[in-house]
Amino acid sequence: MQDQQKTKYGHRAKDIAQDFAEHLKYSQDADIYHTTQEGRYTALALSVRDRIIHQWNQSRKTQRANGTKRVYYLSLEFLMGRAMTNNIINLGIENEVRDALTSLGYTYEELSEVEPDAGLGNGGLGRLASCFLDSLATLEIPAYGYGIRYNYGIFRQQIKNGWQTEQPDNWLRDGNPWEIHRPDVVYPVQFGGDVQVIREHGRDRFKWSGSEIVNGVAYDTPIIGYGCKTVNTLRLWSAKSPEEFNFHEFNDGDYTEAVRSKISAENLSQVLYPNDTLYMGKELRLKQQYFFVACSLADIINRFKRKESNWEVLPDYAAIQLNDTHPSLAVPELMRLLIDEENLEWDKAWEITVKTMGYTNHTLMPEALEKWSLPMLQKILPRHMQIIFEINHRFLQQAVSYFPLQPQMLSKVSIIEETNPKQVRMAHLAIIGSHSTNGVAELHSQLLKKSMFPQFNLIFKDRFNNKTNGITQRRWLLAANPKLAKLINSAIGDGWITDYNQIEKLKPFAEDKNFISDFAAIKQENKIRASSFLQKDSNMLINPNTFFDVQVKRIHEYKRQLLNALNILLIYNDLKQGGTATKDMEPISFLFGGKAAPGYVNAKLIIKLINNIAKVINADPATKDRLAIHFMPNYRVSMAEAIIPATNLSEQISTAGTEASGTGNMKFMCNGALTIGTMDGANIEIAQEVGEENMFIFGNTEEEIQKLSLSYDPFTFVMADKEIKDAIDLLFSGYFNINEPNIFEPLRRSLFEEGDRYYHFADLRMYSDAHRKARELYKEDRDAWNRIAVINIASSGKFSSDRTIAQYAKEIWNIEACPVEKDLSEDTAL
Ligand code: HBZ
Repeated sequence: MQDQQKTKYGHRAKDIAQDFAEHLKYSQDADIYHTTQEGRYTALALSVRDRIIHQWNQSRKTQRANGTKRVYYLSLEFLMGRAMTNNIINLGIENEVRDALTSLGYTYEELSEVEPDAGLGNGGLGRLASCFLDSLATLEIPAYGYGIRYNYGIFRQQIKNGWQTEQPDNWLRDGNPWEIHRPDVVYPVQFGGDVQVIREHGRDRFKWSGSEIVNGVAYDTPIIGYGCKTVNTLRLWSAKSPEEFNFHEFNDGDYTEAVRSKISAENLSQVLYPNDTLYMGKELRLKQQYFFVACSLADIINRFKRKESNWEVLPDYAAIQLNDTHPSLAVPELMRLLIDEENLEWDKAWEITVKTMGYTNHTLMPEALEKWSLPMLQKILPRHMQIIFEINHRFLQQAVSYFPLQPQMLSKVSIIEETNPKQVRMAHLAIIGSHSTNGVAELHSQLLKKSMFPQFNLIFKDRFNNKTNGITQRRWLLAANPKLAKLINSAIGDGWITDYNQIEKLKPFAEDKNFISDFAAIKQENKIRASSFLQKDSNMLINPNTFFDVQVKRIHEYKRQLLNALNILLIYNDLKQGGTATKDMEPISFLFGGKAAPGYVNAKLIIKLINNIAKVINADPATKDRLAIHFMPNYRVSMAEAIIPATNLSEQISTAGTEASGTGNMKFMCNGALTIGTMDGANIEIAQEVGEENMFIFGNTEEEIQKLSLSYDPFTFVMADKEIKDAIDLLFSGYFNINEPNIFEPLRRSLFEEGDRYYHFADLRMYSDAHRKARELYKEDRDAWNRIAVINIASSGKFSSDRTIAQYAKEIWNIEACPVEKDLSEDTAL
């Protein structure tokens, strides 16, 4: 399908320089009075985008002509970060862009730093969706990401007097050069109203008339694969009032009411909900979910209908993956479309729906499970509620035979929870309505079957499967750590960029003195780069000549930032007392980063605690040279790209059985950090790949935690260990909060009066010993440390999202690549 049409965009530096200058002039109307970094960044981004458009078009054409199946990844979150560097690398024009900018007197770095992060996600789940898009495009799998174009992404975190404060993230303020507004792609979405039953041709037909309509308008962002062959689409929906004003009200003279209802409709896509683990049954959130599901399904069906009229083949054209239960209304929505709009019989519609849908679960935390209040769902989506009742009714009839004489089992699997008010369990709906339910790491997938959904595992044994998470090596190694990438290329070639298994070829270089010393030098340079990033970003002073111990992730009690803090107190006390654990200790910087959900009191208090400890310890002349603690404000994708390549020790210390997978662990690994971690989530698989001897594993396993849970008493552990007791006494003595009496009371209560739900004290001694081992190895045998670091990189092959996506494609989606011919007239600087 080669398209011979040539376009005007060459890839030589001089072509790029010329286009950049033209965009500055014609898109920005820049002159000596109107010249800003933002304008220059936008001109460069547009010049890059121009070079993507043709292949984007080409990809759509090829995929359409081939009539291939497409993947639809439905996700309320896409944590994309910046696009420019990534796109330039995937286009293969980095050198040319650099030269072009140099010839005009600008630097690539200064312009790429202008780009705001697209922070349309909370954490791992949103970032995973973004890594998946990169892999799908690189593997040339026809795919659309569908989500919401939030006007405000995850809040900007500021630290004031040690406390987290939240600022709005107005990421679209200066415009977004990467997106294409498609006002022609627009769907009306209904809410509320009622359902009429009409008898027609001996059959009941249901007609839902909503009382409110909101339009969803598409904004498309190109997702370019490495080498820019396939360019897929991230399609985000923005809510738009169907009319400029409600003319009825306007004419009645109620101008303000007319404006209010317009604003209320457009509120839908205003802001991302910042909760990552706590489910909150907010009506606006439910509306967001339905809004994006309805637009996405209408779009999918639209595309299908252009091609086909036989609904039975829908599953041959579309695989819809639900990123957690957030889009699980897709199940009743597809049923509604097939039955009410397309006149299919229930059984047929159901078969098609189940074959089309797949569901990914991301959590074992019961408090994260979505359960909508039935009356609310009924009010906002009356027709969907009817359909859910019917799905449930038919499912329970089927389930009875699995639980003869055990009616209580039926209430366990029912979609409806018989509380007051009744609740609709979205995970049950997702499992029942899709042909695949997967967890995101081996242990997590096992626990889904064993502990979370054992009855469903009995009924739908073949539906449960595992897809261990991965990350894209292109953003997290090639783009984030260019020096290391270059060193790797010089050793094993660049095949790893698209075939990450090849990273294994690095193994012998762990024994190569020159390679090791180059690796060490790069780590040092990355520390300097990270320090200057933090200095610029938050005015922080971090000594790059220290050991970087890093814990960056959302702040949550289960992730145990508190465990890290407690270990720091053990180190501090030992240093002060001249103890053996810290004798000749390498100077360490403990770096923390992460956001707390704004309503999560204990998580916010953990941030305050870290900051207070930092303030006291960093100022203590007795330890100042050897111990520093920093909380890095506003952790986000672009900060991760600076910090992860500079890290020596990666902290992955969740209570075993709580972290579904973790993906930060993989990013650190492929950048040559060693991991200190528990046997939780994907850490277990990392240990399998790299060997336990090349990690610092500690703590109770999931099974041990289960056993311990029968009799756990945190106090016993504390009383049995004098150093731990002293650390706790210090912490709650007011030493770190002299002028803020009792502020840490809630943390003390949760640890000692509420039973320490995350078993800090069952693991603290083992953690402290493992940490000491890590410090000593780094101090006493730097060569061995670096050798292990390289073994970690060389063992990270499994953790590419290319592998994950290949497994989804084969085992869940049944989809193949659709290679798009590259129009060579567009290719590099010939
Ligand atoms: O998903 C994370 C898991 O905690 C992590 O272990 C896993 O690696 C990652 C990718 O599979 N889960 C989240 O990030 N969850 C959320 O961000 C979230 C967002 C909104 C919610 C609930 C959870 O309503």
